Amino acid sequence: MLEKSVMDAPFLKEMLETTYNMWRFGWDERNGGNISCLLKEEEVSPYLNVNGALRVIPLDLPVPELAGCYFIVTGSGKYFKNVKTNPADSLGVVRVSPKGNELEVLWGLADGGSPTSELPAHFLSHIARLKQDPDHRVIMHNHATNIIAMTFTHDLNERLFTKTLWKMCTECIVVFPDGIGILPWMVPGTDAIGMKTAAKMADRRLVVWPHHGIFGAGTSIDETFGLIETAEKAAQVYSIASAHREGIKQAISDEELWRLAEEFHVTPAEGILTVKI
Ligand code: 2HA
Ligand code: ZN
Repeated sequence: MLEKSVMDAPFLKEMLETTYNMWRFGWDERNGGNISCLLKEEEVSPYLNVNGALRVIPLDLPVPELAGCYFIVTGSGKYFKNVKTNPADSLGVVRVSPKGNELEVLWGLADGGSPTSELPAHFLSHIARLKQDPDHRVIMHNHATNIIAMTFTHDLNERLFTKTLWKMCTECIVVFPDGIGILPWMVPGTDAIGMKTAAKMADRRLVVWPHHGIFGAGTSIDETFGLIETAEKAAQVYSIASAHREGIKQAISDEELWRLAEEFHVTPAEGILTVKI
């Protein structure tokens, strides 16, 4: 018999707060956005029975690399605005089966619900990030307004896009020295967009889907939220500044970005800044 209610689990509380904050920020209108967070068995087992499953969901795209991994995920079609009031309907705790071809539902996804429609992008990105960083845990997708706006007005070259954001706020190059990946426009919810997203995630933690939104990866919900928040803030500054009648008159120079990188011990992604003399 489990002594603790899953409603007291820190991983659940954090999801409730985060989905609500993302909605408040205007990043997750209607059922927009999705989150998946890797959990350790010892985080889950005090709250949920891990020796069985409520039901299993077959995976179209098997992920043997994630066999046995536990995740909390947002559900397909669920509104971030409502997660707080209806967690068992909006979220699920799942485990990837030993062969990687099924999801074992341990809690939530009530009434036959499914995990996020972007599950291929999430799972393949988790696999890509875990190869780079054993502490990786979170994939987060949303419709950050100013990032989307920028995909209409800015060149979609990822180096130029990254450089513009680095120049908008001093902290950007420190927070995402690895830069931003950009896909061509693609149909969401498919294995194809999942594979392209994960390929970009091999050497960076932010991937923009033009005219749709952004994917972020990180070691915690807080860190991943902060990463997207920083890029979104810079995109907002860009939109405000570039819409100004006078245009952008000055920005942080490449030389100043190098000085920042040096001071904060980060390595800027190659080929973006003019070569340091
Ligand atoms: O879940 O954001 O990209 C809704 C979406 C799909
Ligand atoms: Zn989306």
